[in-house]
Amino acid sequence: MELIAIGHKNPDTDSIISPMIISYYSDSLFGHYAVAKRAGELNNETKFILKYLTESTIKLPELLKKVNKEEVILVDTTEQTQLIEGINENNLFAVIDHHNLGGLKSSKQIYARIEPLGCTCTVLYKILKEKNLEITREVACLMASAIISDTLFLNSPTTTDEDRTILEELNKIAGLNLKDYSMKMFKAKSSLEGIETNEIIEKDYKFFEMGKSKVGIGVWETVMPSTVNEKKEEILEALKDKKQKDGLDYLFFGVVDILKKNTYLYLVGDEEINLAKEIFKGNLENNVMFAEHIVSRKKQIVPQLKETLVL
Ligand SMILES: [Mn+2]
Repeated sequence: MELIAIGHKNPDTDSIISPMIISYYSDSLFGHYAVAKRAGELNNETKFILKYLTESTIKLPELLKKVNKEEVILVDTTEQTQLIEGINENNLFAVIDHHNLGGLKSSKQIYARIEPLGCTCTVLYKILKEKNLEITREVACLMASAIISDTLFLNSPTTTDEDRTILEELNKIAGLNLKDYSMKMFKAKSSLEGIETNEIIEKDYKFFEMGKSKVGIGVWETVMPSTVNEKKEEILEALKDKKQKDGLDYLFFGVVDILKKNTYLYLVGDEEINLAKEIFKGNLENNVMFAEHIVSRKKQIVPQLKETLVL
């Protein structure tokens, strides 16, 4: 049996690091070796992390566009719309996640572990502890990085007490200066170097089916929102194109200010404006709404949109 571990498309740090950790411990966890794969290109934050932890002995995930005969350990999502082609009820082997349960089915018995925590790596840490597996410094650094990334260094409302405790536990092994390191991560994530306008929208983009509506939501988490907001006209143009090209009913794009904990929500048409006025009630200026205290797509945008769109 060929086993792979993979996360969602437009992978964030958690969707890259979780498959790496699973691969590293796969024999102990599943009795089979699992190869780590990735469902897209690395973002600048993940690149920084992997470069920073140079003496890495843990293999980088290879790009995979389609699953053929492999069995799949799926992490960080259970939404069919966020998977690469070929993952289906017949090849699902295990799921480890921290999102809502999406629409996936399985024809066989599977291992499934989904917890309402801030990061897949927090769930993975608990699994490794339960199995008494040794956590090396390298593993600790990687998992700590994923938790910092997903929880915006414990600042996102998705953060739980377990995330806090486990990040602290991990850092006893990792020995990072967390404040300094997380700022470096966020600066890397904010960098627009080598990033085209359409990538700003699509680097961290998720597609959902909400009732009868096709909804796309991209976010750009940054410590320098002005560098993105000054490209406003270009971005709105690109959003208009994407909405039409992908046949979306709604397309949202949020520039998330990690430090001030606000979101600039780009609203491309009247449909988005009306919905955003109803839900987020922020100040609107030329198609951009300032949404105070909103930083999490998972907790503060997706459920609220679903509530309105799924009747
Ligand atoms: Mn995650």
